[in-house]
Amino acid sequence: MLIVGSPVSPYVRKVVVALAMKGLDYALDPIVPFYGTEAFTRISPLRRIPVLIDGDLVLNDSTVICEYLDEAYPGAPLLPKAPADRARARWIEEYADSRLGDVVIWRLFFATIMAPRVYQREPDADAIARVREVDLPHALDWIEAQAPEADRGFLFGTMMLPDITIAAFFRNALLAGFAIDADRWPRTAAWIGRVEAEPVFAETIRVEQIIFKTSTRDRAEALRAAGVRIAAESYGGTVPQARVLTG
Ligand SMILES: N[C@@H](CCC(=O)N[C@@H](CS)C(=O)NCC(=O)O)C(=O)O
Repeated sequence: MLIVGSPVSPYVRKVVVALAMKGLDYALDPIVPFYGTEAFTRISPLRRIPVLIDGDLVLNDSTVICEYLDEAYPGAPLLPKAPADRARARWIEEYADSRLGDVVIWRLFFATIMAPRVYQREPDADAIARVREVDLPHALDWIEAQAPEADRGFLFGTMMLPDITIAAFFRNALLAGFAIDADRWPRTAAWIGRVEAEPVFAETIRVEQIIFKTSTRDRAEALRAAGVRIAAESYGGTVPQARVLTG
């Protein structure tokens, strides 16, 4: 199995945690999507990460990939069984993918970290302030109402896809300088702390830190040295390409 995409992306992080929960072995091609080659366009028509390649199957979209893994492989379940719980789990994951995707990834992480580095585009300070002061607090108010009580571990007993997804987006918020205020959103802060402490999730933080501290050129070697199985060939190039989608 091959995963294409850097696990700094919350969508990729979600998939690598799911793979670890299923006990599946895979090679990682930790590319930044903006540097994808022509071959990347062929496996990812929207030029987005992650992509999962499992034998002849090439799959896009983290939710589709995780649902495939849950149906095709035994191991820890990624979604609860009861229809109402299952639907709620999917909605919380969808909320994170769409709303936190917009607020945390595009308007905060991409704007402050990726756009200046990749496209030499400086962040708009007013837009960033709005994310930090209005949009993220608004999202966190809703998330706080969903979060498990302080003494309950995860949303549906054991850690599953919606727990992983919410925590994955707040890693990027933290990397972009936004930490959850535990006085204002205590349940959320404690819940995300529990997710991050799970060994399968903690491993992605270890990998993320290596990626963050190394240049693109040295990255694969640093990850290999840290015991990560890196793909022999890469879908990543050296020249940034125009994005297919803008939102
Ligand atoms: N719905 C997709 C979203 C994936 C996504 O937006 N990935 C970002 C990285 S965080 C990406 O590849 N962006 C490149 C682009 O949009 O140009 C999923 O769940 O996999």
